Order: sequence, then C-alpha cells, then structure tokens
Amino acid sequence: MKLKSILLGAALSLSALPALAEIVIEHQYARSASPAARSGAVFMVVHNTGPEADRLIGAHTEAAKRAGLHTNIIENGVAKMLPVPEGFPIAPGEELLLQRGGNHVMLMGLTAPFVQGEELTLTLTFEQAGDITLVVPIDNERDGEMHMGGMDHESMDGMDHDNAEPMAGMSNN
Ligand SMILES: [Cu+2]
Repeated sequence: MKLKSILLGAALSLSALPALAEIVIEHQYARSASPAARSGAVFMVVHNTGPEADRLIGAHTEAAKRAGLHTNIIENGVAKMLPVPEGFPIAPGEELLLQRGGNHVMLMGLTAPFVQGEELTLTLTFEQAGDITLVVPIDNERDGEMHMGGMDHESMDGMDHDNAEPMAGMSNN
C-alpha cells in the first residue's frame, strides 16, 4: 500500500520531485490537424535521469480508441509513418525526442475532437519505470519547430495526422 502511494505520488509530481524519478517528461503537447481529424499525435521530450537504460514500450489514453508508438520514415522520397512495436530505447542520461516528422505517440480513433487549449491524460508504459501518467495540453496550432535541426518540417505537411487512418498491416495496438 505504502509503495503504491509513493509511486502514484511520483508519477503525479514528476517536475516537483526530479530526484525520485528516473523518467522526466516535459514539453508535451498533442495535436490533430483539423477539428474533423480522427487521429492525432502526442509529442514530448522524455529524459532518462536514472542510471539504467529504459524503453518506452506503450501508451494508453481515454482520448483515443488506440494509442501506439510510431516513427516517420522517408521511403523512395515519400514520407510515411510506421508502427514501432518494440518501442524507443532511452540510454541513461539521454533524452528521447517525440516530435513532428519523427517518433511520436499516435492516437487513432479520437473519442472527441481535439479542442485547442484543452487537455488529455496519457499513460506511457516504460520497461523499467512502469506506467507514467501525464496531462497533455492540446495545441493544434504549434508549428512543430521543437528540437530537431536540419529537417524541413514544412515538407512533412503531407504526413500530418489529419488523414492518417491506420495503414494496412498496422497492428491495432
Ligand atoms: Cu503516426
């Protein structure tokens, strides 16, 4: 019981208690490309402040029927999204960038349109740190210029998640 409440406390107050948390998440936001969009994505920076490697292996939210880990690749000059069922490793002391044009948490089958300024609750599952639940502001207007240098985000517009229905062969999880 006591352990459970300590873990819950740590998950709810990551920024207040960085010394207790090995995974620290910041700059999180969610967006969909239009009010009619049936899918969206969540972006953030995940820091591994602990001494052990960890791995983001899953996501869950009431805001969508399915949540999954995706990456974007360029294949024959065409940008496309791929599920990454094995997840994203994070070495100790390193950070994982989930950002437009790159790795992201994909939300498929939104249960309600993303309204600018509202929030959703997202639970991320890490191999070592377990489940971490965070509040994610919805910011459909964010321009996507976050961290990555050398990548032209404007050229990725065709890849935005407004018409990103699950692709053939994509797992439902
Ligand atoms: Cu995606």
